[in-house]
Amino acid sequence: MDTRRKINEKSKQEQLDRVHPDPEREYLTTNQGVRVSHTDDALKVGERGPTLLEDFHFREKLTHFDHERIPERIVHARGSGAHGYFQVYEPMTEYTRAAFLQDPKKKTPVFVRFSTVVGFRGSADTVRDVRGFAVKFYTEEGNYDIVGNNMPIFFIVDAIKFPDLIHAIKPEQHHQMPQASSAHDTFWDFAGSLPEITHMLMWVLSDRAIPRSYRMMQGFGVNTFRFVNAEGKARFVKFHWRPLLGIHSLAWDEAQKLAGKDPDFNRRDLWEAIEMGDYPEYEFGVQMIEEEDEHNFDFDILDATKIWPEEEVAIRWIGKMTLNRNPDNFFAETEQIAFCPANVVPGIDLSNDPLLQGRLFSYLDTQLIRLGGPNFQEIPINRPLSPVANNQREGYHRTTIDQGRVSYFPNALGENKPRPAPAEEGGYVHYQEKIEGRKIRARSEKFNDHFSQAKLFWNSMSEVEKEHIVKAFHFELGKVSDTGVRSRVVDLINNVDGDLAIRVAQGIGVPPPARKGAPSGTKKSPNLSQETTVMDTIKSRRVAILAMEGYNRDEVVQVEQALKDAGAHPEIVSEFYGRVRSADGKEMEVDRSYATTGSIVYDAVYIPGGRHAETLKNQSYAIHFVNEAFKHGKPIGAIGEGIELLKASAIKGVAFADTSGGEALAEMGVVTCGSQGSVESFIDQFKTAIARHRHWDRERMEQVPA
Ligand code: HDE
Repeated sequence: MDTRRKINEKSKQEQLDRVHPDPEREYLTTNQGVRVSHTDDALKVGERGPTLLEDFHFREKLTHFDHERIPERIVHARGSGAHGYFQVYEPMTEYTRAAFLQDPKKKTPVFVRFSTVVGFRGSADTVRDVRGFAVKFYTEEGNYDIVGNNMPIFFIVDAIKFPDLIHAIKPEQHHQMPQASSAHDTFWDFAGSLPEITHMLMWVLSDRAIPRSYRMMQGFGVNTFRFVNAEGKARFVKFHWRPLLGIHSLAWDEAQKLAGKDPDFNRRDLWEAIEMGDYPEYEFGVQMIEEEDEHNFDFDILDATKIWPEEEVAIRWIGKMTLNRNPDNFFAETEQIAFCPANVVPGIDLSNDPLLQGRLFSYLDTQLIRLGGPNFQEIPINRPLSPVANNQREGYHRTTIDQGRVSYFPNALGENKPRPAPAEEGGYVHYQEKIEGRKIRARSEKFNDHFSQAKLFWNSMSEVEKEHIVKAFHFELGKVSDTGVRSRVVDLINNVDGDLAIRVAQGIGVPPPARKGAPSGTKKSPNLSQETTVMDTIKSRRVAILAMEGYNRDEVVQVEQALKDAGAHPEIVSEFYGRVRSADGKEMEVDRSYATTGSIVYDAVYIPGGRHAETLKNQSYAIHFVNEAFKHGKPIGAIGEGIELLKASAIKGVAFADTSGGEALAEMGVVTCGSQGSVESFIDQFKTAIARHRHWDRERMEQVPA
C-alpha cells in the first residue's frame, strides 16, 4: 500500500501559510505579546535625562535589531528566489523509480534560487560570473535538490581545490577589492597555473556570464548522477534546464552600466515578470549513459570539467518547471533556504565524480554555521512535505516538540517506531556499485585532456561570440597588474587556439606566445552557441517608446497594442513624469522619466512620428538613448518624423529609407517606416527584430559613440 502523502502544486504554500503571523495585527506588541503604548521615545529620567535599563521594550527592540544579520553564503551570497511547480511529460518508470517523475498529472512544488557566485550579498546582479540555478523539489518522498549552475562544467576537477579557487576569485585579502569580479591578479594567477580550468574560462568569458535575465539562461546539474529504476538498474545521468524564452545575454558595456543604474536588474526582472504573469518556464532534460558505456568516451564521464556533447549523448526533454509565485519574505525564504546535492530521493543516486563527492559534505557543513545549528531543516522553507520521523533531538533552535520518552532505535517501549522502511515502502537504498582500489591521492589519466573541449567550445562560437570572448579577456587580463600573470594566461589559451592567444595578447600589452598554438580544428557542437537559440518570440520584452509633446497618438496606440498582443511590455519614456500631450491634444501617462531610466533597461526602442521629433532631436538624452541602444545591438523602430531622431544621432553610414519597408535597415534591426510606408508592415518587421533579441554586428560600427 502506498502510504505516502499526496502532494499537489499548492502543498508547500499551504504548509508555509501555517507559519504566517496572526492576522490580528491591529496593535504593536512586544515579543511577549504585550501591547506597546509608545515606541517613539525610550523611557528616561526626565525629558532630557538618561535612558533606563528597565525599558524592556527599548532593549528588546534594539537587541533583536542587533542580531538581525546572519552570515551570508560563502559563495552564491547574492540570490533571488521564486516558487513554482514541476511536471514530468511522461512516466520515467523505465529509468527511475523517483515518484515525482512518474505521473504527468502530478505537480510537484519547487523553490528555485538563482545567484551570482563571487559577489557579496549586496553586490550587483549583472557582473561577469557564473549564475547559480538551484532547485528544491518538495516531493512526497522527501526533498530533492538539483543545485546547479548556468554553465554545464566547472573550474576544477576535485572539491579539494574549491577553497583555493574561491580564495583566488574573491576580493583580495589585503584590501578586499575588487567586489564581484574575477578581473584581478589573484584569480588569473591561480587560473594561469591550472590547465584544468581552461574549458571553464572559455564559458566564463563568453556571453553566458552576463545573462539578460534569469528567465533566459540554461541550468545544468554539472555533476554526474544516477537514475535507478525499481529493478535496481542504474544509468549515469546529467541534468539540464532550458528556458522556453531562449538563451539571451547583455552586452558587456551594458552590464557594467546596469551595475550602477540598477544593481538589482536580474532580481527585479524575475520579480516583475512573475508579478505580471510572465511565468518563467524551463524544460527539464536528461542525458543518460548506460553503465556498460562508462568508458566508451574520449573524456571521463565523472570529470565535471567536461560536457557530454549532445552529438554523442542526446538530451531527452522530460518535463517542465514553471515559476509562478514570488516569495512573501526574502529573508525567510530566499535567504534561509538551504540546498544540498546530497538531498536525493529513491531513484536518484550519486556518482564518484570527485567534485560531487566533496560537495556532498560541504553544503550541510556550511548550513550549520550559516543557519546557526543542526535544526535548520525545521525552518519552514526547508521543511519537507513528507513527514519527518527520527531520533535526532535537541540542538539550537529546535522547534519540534518530540513526545513520549523514546529517542532511540531499536526500542520496545515505542513499538519499535519509527523504524527503517524497506525499499518497497520507499526506503532509500544506495546503489550497490562494486568498487575496488587502493587509497591514493590521484586522478585517472583521462581527466588530463584539458583542451579538447575548450577547443570545441571556441569552435562552436559565431564570429561575434568569439569577439566577445576576446574582448572579455582584454578586460579581465587588462585589470591584472602583473604582466607575468597576463603572459601565463596567454600561454594557457595558446593551447586552445593560436589565433585566440595572439588576439588576446594584442589587447593586453604582452608578446604573443613564442610558438603559435595549433588552430582549434573544425569540430563543433552547434548548441553551445547562443545563435541557435529561440528567436521567435517577443514575450516579456521591454520596449521604450520615446514621446514628447506632439507625438502621433493613433500610431502609438496601434504599435503599443500590437506589442502588448504579442506579450511585450511597452513603456512611455518622456522628459518628466505626469502626462504627455499628443498632436491631437489627447494625453498619455508617462511610465518613466529621463531621470529614472535609460536605454540599458530596455530590449528595444520605438520613436513614433509627430512633431515631437523636433524636440527629441535636440535632446541630448534622447540622442544618447538611441546611440546607446544602437551600440548594444538593440532593435530600434522609428516612424515618420521619428526618423529625424535617428538622423540626429550618431547612426551614420546607415541610409534611411523614407519609402515603405526600409528592408536593408531592418536586416540590422533598425526598422523605419517613412511617409509612404504602412504601420502594419512596420509592426511585423519590428517584432521580428525584437524576437532576434540583439543585432550584435552593429557593435562594430565604431562611429557610434556610447
Ligand atoms: Fe557550490 N556551494 N560548491 N557549486 N553551490 C555552495 O553552499 C561547493 C559547485 C552551487 O542558492 C555553498 O549553501 C563546493 C558546483 C549553488 O543557496 C557551499 C564545490 C555547482 C549554490 C558550496 C562547489 C555549485 C552553491 C555555499 C566544489 C554547480 C547556491 C552556501 C566541489 C553544479 C545555492 C551554501 C543557493 C553554494 C560548496 C561547486 C552550485 C560552500 C565545495 C560544481 C547554485 O557549500
